[in-house]
Amino acid sequence: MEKEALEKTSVTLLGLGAMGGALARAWLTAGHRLTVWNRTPARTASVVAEGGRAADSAAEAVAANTLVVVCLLDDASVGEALADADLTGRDLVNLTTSTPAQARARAEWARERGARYLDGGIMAVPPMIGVPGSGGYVFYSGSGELFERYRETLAVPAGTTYVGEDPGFAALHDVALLSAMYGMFAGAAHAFALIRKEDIDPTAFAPLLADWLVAMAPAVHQTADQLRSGDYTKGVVSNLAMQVAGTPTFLDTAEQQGVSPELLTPYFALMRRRLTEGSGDEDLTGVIDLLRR
Ligand code: FVH
Repeated sequence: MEKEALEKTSVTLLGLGAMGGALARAWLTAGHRLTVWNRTPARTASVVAEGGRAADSAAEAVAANTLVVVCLLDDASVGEALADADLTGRDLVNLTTSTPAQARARAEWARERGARYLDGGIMAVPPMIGVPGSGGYVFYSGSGELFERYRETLAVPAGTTYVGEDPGFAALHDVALLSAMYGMFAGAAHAFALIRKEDIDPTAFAPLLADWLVAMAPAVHQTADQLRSGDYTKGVVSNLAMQVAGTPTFLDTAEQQGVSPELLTPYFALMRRRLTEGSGDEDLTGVIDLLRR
């Protein structure tokens, strides 16, 4: 075991919150030497009990290994935690959720301090970490060389998907996917609200809803194809004119069920706007253009 640990990349990890704790356990289980630091020191106890080493300061943890992984609350906490650390020669992998602009600024900040930088956007919740086949993965962007060097180590907690040299791209992919998720949750919330006051068992309704969302999800491929070609009428099955004509049914049903339409109306308004521009034979893809500022 000791020999195995020596052969594997040693990791420094800053941040032992719900996600950082899960990352720590995954690397320890896989036999990596791990040095951790957390602002609240008590949180390091369980990692130490599992074979990790706790540093007294972030600077000390950074000094311990070339590979420094950061998983803190937000971008500001990364700046605070690393304020006194010497990053010269370090390979910084930042898994803290950020905006693309924050990630780009953080990459530049790291470069000015002599570190190489890789940004990560985690597409997983803590129970998915270190569980092969859980479907969890991390978007990476920034130094491709760094990604290749640590590919194996980074793949221990979750799958890896590298999305380019631009350090902001991992955050952008992360936020884009999560934004789509919130749209889906919003639609599901409206659907449950519609049935809420009826004698319909939500647990019987849920599988119908889930199957429908899964069946509709591949529509994004046609959207992508239309965006690429610029032809929003390509392969249209249910055109915009027909869909706009159907919107009163949705609004009236909400009214009849005593449900606020507030989650639907912004999208319907965009559909109507696109229709008035003369795009009735298109798919819904034109709405994307209306969103661009
Ligand atoms: N948990 C989740 O489901 C999501 C899944 C997708 C990715 N996110 C992002 O991961 C980052 C860390 O999230 P987390 O779940 O570990 O978050 P917490 O459990 O709240 O732990 C936060 C850690 O950050 C430390 N911290 C906060 N502020 C500071 C600061 N100013 N200086 C130094 N450290 C700071 C905090 O320390 P402490 O409170 O224990 O002292 C925790 O270690 C995050 O970007 C998610 O968006 C998770």
